[in-house]
Amino acid sequence: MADTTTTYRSCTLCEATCGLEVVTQGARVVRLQGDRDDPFSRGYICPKAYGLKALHDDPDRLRQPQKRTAAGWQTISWQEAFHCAIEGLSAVRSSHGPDAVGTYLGNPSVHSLHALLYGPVLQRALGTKQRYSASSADQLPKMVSSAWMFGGGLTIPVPDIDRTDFLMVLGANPVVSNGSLMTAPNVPQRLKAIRQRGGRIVVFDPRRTETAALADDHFFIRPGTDALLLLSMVHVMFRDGLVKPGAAGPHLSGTETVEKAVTPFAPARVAGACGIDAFAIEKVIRDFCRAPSAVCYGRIGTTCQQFGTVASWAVDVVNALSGNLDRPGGAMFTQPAANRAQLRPAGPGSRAKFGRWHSRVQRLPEAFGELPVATLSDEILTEGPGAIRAMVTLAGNPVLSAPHGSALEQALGSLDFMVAVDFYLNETTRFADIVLPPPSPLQRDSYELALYHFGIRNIAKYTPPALPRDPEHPDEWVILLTLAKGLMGMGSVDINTADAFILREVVTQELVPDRERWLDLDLDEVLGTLGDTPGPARLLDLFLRLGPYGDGFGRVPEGLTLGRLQEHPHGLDLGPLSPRLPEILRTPTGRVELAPEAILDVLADVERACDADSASMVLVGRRHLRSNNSWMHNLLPLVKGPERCILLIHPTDAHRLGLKSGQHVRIGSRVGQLEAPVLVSDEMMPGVVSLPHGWGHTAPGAALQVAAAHPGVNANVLSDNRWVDGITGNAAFNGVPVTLEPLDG
Ligand SMILES: Nc1nc2c(c(=O)[nH]1)N[C@H]1C(S)=C(S)[C@@H](COP(=O)(O)OP(=O)(O)OC[C@H]3O[C@@H](n4cnc5c(=O)[nH]c(N)nc54)[C@H](O)[C@@H]3O)O[C@H]1N2
Ligand SMILES: Nc1nc2c(c(=O)[nH]1)N[C@H]1C(S)=C(S)[C@@H](COP(=O)(O)OP(=O)(O)OC[C@H]3O[C@@H](n4cnc5c(=O)[nH]c(N)nc54)[C@H](O)[C@@H]3O)O[C@H]1N2
Ligand code: SF4
Ligand SMILES: [Mo]
Repeated sequence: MADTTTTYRSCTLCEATCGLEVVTQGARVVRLQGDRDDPFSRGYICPKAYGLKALHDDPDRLRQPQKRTAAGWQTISWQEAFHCAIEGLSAVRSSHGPDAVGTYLGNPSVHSLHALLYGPVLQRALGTKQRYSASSADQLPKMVSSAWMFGGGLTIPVPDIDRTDFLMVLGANPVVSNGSLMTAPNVPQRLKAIRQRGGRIVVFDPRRTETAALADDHFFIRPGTDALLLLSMVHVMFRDGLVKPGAAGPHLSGTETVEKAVTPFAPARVAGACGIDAFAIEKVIRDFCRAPSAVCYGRIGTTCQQFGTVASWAVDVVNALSGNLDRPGGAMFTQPAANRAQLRPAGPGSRAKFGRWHSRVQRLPEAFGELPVATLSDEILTEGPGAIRAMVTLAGNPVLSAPHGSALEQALGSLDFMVAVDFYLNETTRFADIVLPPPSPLQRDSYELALYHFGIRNIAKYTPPALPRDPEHPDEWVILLTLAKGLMGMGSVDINTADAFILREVVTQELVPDRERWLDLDLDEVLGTLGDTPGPARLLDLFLRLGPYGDGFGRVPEGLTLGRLQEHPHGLDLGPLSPRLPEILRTPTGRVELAPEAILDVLADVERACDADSASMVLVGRRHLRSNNSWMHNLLPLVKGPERCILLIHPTDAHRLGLKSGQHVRIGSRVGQLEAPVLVSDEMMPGVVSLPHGWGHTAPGAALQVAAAHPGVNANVLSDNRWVDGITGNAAFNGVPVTLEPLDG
């Protein structure tokens, strides 16, 4: 084909980071397929990848800033948009103080190198404590338990699925989600390989999922009882002499405390609450402990529930006490090429950033500088000093993704001012006064700075944009930095100077005196070497050079730089995971803390759950391969086909309620109600119903033509904003008590 260009990229639509081969002609994508030379994904892609082309071509994707006016949305110039956004936010800030402006960073900001590096710059410029993100609707409990155990919110062990002999999965469906806190392209094949090499897979999930279909055993588990199950497994390990921590042993602290703490949790005590036979629990954990290597892995089902932090902790206790922490085939720590957190040593100053302040209304704790999104609507709707009067959202759609969506709609509608950095006018951004659309993902350079922390191999891949940007259309980082500098009163400073200022600040931070390596590096040498080209790539170069494979600015002649990484357009495989204890630990004691006090403090509550009433029907979530949270429903290749926003219910429950497949049901919770069609299926556990989130595209004022034709309902109208993880306040989307009432027809 004439005049075509081929670019090799990573798909930025989920955590698997599959390699793509993108063939373009001018400003158009002509072909998109899996990159067979990507050392990590080897040509694999899922159907969502085609969404990148559809997204780029989507006529509803905003290319120019929008302003809300009495006569509707008006397209305005970038200059006017920045001016209005900065003026509006500054006005709220000067009348009501910095905490009157809230921020919300959504999930796709993690996949954008630009948003990941410059979103925090904007947050700092606002100087607000009212910071929120999708983290507290997702993995926050795991970050907090990991910070307490290992000393860092990103120091989360990942399952070494390519080498394990036994994979125990709780509350994750990686065959559909393609893995989370586990970056691994082609999970289905990797799971099949476990059994092909004689290993075993056991899944605990209230739904017999696509992942369960590939497993040796699947057990239904009553939502919210994973902590009970895991604590009973630890109980059996101590009782039966199965505790053998192996090489990690000398680095563990608190083993005896854990032994005492699990005394009440005999399998017979938890069995009723979990809905799992006590003998089955004993057999699974005995087999797990006897396997040559084994790993327990939990995701959304274990974090987005009432005991999210306890369950997240217990997963790692099982791994550590069975000798599977930090060994091949077990739970291991990735060594990412660009890793800011690990430049600093362990020691007394390194306490987890948790609970340093609390939210105003519900008194929920801050974690890593953020408050839980479950309470965002309270903080807007409850008037008084410190109330939020303006919002900035970046790559987020909390109306569909956060708990109690209708309260959030009301809250966002009541704001004095709102700015959204987003390329869709959707259920959330329709409340904005100014919408600033970034270019499409194919038009920006990319490096998965966050996700490479969770690779099941050590991987690095940088790619330039596949498509040119309209010169008038600012890059995402430029949008964020322009807002930030305006808010800092530096509006007249040009963007390159502002970026040089940011760079100097970051380099100064990175070269803190207590760093462990590159002791003779100084600021001028580093700044001089990094050069004058502004933007995210320059910061990435800094992190790569200071990182574990880095060239240390010439001190390791063969070491990694961004330039050297670019010599590998398909990506660079830096090898399988290798043991990293104790150097990875950043706890005050320098050891793995198996018994954090804050966890021990709530075990009495956990034990009470053994006696909880399980008469109520409860709701859990579900994901679909052709969807991603709320935002890919405007892409025809992904939404066509049968309706997906359907409530799954077990035949026994359906019979009791007089429900048949295809019939509609009214679902009610403490905070809301909605109607959805039903599918009767024995893939559900009795007493549990499943509805996907991210639907409900009926909002007036949203401009999503395709999505509006496949609207579904917003499951988070039912999610209770008081039903949260007891430690972190993370949204507990799963296990929400609901009532069901059949409707005619
Ligand atoms: N195709 C697709 N891929 C995605 C996404 C998507 O929307 N679509 N979203 C991406 C995002 S943001 C994330 S965070 C990941 C999530 O990745 P996963 O966690 O793997 O995805 P889920 O499908 O939410 O899996 C959660 C499972 O937990 C079960 N469950 C619910 N409650 C409980 C419980 O109390 N205990 C147990 N043991 N199980 C329970 C549910 O039935 C469900 O099968 O996926 C990512 N990938
Ligand atoms: N009931 C229930 N609710 C859930 C979950 C669940 O399992 N059950 N899962 C939760 C989880 S794990 C997550 S991560 C959250 C997700 O929650 P959010 O991150 O709030 O929601 P998304 O649907 O991912 O919305 C992403 C937004 O980003 C925009 N966007 C996409 N790409 C870009 C980009 O490159 N730049 C910018 N600036 N904008 C972009 C999209 O247009 C969209 O508006 O949902 C949570 N909500
Ligand atoms: S699994 Fe699909 S959506 Fe995820 S990175 Fe790979 S191609 Fe993209
Ligand atoms: Mo997520």
